[in-house]
Order: sequence, then C-alpha cells, then structure tokens
Amino acid sequence: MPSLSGVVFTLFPVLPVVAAAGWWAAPGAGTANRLRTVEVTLTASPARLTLQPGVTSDVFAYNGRVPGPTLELKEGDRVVVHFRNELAEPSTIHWHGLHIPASADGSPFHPVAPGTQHDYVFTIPIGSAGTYWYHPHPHHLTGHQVAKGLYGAIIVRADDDPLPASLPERLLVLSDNRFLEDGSIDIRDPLKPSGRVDAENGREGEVVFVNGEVRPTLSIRSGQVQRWRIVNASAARMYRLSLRGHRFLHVGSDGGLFEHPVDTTEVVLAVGERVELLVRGSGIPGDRTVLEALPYDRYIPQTRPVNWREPRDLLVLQYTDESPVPPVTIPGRLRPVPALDTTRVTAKRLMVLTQHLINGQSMDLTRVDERARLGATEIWEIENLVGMDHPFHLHGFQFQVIDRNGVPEPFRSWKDVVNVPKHQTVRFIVRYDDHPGKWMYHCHILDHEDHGMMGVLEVTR
Ligand SMILES: [Cu+2]
Repeated sequence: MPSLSGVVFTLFPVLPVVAAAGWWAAPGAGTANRLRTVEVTLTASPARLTLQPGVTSDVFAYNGRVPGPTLELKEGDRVVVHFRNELAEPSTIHWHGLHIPASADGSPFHPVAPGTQHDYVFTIPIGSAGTYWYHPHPHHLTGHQVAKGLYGAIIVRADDDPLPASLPERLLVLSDNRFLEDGSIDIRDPLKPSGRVDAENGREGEVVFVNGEVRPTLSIRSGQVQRWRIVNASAARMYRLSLRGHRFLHVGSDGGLFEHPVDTTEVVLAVGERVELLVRGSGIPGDRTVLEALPYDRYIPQTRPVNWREPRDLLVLQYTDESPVPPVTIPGRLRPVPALDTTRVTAKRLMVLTQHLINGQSMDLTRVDERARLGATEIWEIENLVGMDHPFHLHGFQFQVIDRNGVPEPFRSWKDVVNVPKHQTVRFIVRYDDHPGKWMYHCHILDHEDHGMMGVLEVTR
C-alpha cells in the first residue's frame, strides 16, 4: 500500500455545471431577478472506461463519465435538460426526489426511444434545497442501466441556507458493482440460477465506489467542520455509515435540512436515500480515520452474503499537517419543516409489501392502483410482511414519516425514500399540493422494481 503522504487528493468537487467541460450549453438569462435558466445536455451512450484501476469495462455513461456530471442548481431555477439517448435500448432520466411535473419525471410512462432526444423542462421549487440524484427509469431496465453506469448527483442550493457558507463541502456518491475477470460488468440473467440471488436480494457488487473511486482519500484540517452530502446510488446495498472515532451532526435527509442538527454516531442510508452530515475534524494534524459501512442485515438468511458481517472501508479521511482552525459555530436552528396537518387527512392507504409484489399486484402500466385528489393530505401505511428490508420510494412528493413500527419519528424531515425493515410497518403523511398526473411508487431495490414491485398513483384535479 502506498504511503498516505502525498496521495491526499480531493474527490471531484461540487462544481457548478459550467465547470464540467463541454456540457454547459447556455447559462441563460434572468439573473437580474435571481431566477435563471440552466440548460444542459445529458447524453447516455455506451463507453469504454476504467472503473477499477488497470481494467477497462464496457459501460453506459452520461456525457462519457461514471458517475454522470453533478447537476448543481438553485431554488427557483428553470431547468432544461436536452437528453440524448444514444443507447440501443429505451431509457429515461428520472429526477429522484424533485417536486416537478409528472410529464418531466422520466417515469416508465415516458420512455425515450434509442437514437432519439427528449427535453426535460422543470422549475426547482423554492424551499426544496437539498441533495437529489438522477438515474434511468425505463420499465424493466432500470437495474441494468444503473449497473452499467448511469447515475449522477443533483445539488439544489438555497440563497438562505442557514449553515455557514464557509464550511467546505464534499459530495459522496456511493455505488457498488461486480465485474468478470475480463473487466466486463457482471450482470446475471434473473431467470438463470446464477441470477436468482440478484433477483431476490437485489444485485450487490463486491467493489464499492465513492464518486467512482475505490477507497479514496479525503482531506480535512484539524478543527474544520465539513458538510458532507451523501447519495446512495446503489441498486440494493445499504450503508450503515460510521466515521471511526468521530461523531456526526446529522443535519438533513432526502428533501433537505432538518429543523435542528441531530448528534449521532451512525446513519443508515437505504437505497436511493440521501443524507447531509457535518463532520468535525476533532483529530490532530496528521491523524487519519476511515468512513466505514458497518454490517447491516437487510437480508433473508437464505440469500444473505457470507461476508455480510464484515465492515467495509469506504474512504480514508486524512488530516492535513496544518495547525488547527478555530471552532466554527453551527446554528441550532436550521430551517422550518412545517408539520403536515393530520386533521386534514382524507384517506389512509395500506401498502402491503411481499417479495416482488405490492398489495399482491405486479406492476402494470395500463392499470391505476391508487387514485387521489390534488390538494389531498393522506397517510400511507407501508407494511412489510417478509423477512427482507424494502426501501419504499414515492415519486414527485416529499413526505414526512410519522412512525416506524409504532415508534414516533423523533424529528420531522422531508423524505422520498423510507426503508421498511423486515416484518415492520412505517407510516408517513403526504400532501399532493401540486402536479397532477400518474406517479410511481415502488421498492427502490432495482431488481425488485424491475420485476414488478411498483404501482401507480394517479393524482387528479
Ligand atoms: Cu424490495
């Protein structure tokens, strides 16, 4: 192993899209009134890239990169994405977590045919600052296309962000993959015995990536507080995150910041979830530590990987030799997260999860499973009857978890994915305050979603 001195490098920084060479088309107009149009081109195409050192792989890439470029936006931005599908199969881009019109959601209802182009046009709502991500969502093909390399992060910033602007930011996009000896990405046919475990568990790979790097090194200065935005872009792997010898200030989730920071030692990040953490450099100059994924048992015993108990190093955090910086004060109040009003609830929906089914049904694009009125407030109860966790995702609308297995959620946050552990029940409250149309809800284990663990909510005026 090389000496750590001199190999400290910065993960790809959180860049405005203009800095990602060749993919900013036009910075747009309207900056005088703070609103601007962000116009970008995202091209999905086959590529040959080095994902693991010394090995090249045939991949699918957005703009030739895995992960795709980070889309950095501001609240109020009008976004125009020219999507070019240069794959030999249909695709879409789903803007995971964004509250935007159903027609722009990139759901399986709107496939973009091979060799064609589609424009996604939407506006980022005020109050939605947070960390999001984008990935394909074509019917039956999502897991395949994400495994081949199609995913990227979205950062939405607010002008009135309550955290000090001086905090250095790090974006960590977590993913995993599995390769054959010749470097090709190992995707197994779910109908064959070798693929059955993937179909059951969701496909996991032994190689875990942070921003496309294996066990990269980040730097921190003693005393410094860094703001980490973490995205779980894996198809099935969950991450129980812990920074050895350190605590986290957990400040945000899928839909942005909490009302107050929460002090904790570990955070579980289910598939599709995001988290914002403040990391305080409590070590001395020259120290180093490791961000680990601790064991987390989401599996049924029959298909649980033999090494599931082994912690995994995700990245090394290396303290610089510089003298400590003075302490930074973190505000105790971040932003309001107004409680959705339980007295206005007009419907309660029960979603019973079994393996590959929701309420006993497999996904059918010609069927509407749930119907709701625009403006309605509802409670959804997600009951998991089986011995495997299922992370549940609702498109288009951020919700608030009420309780998990009867235990009230200790603090409010905006969520679009909630993990429903084996044999447990989670309830959330949601209001369809805008954007009528057909919306997907599904298990975010991509193999489960692709095999039918998905349904359609139609919101009408
Ligand atoms: Cu599932």
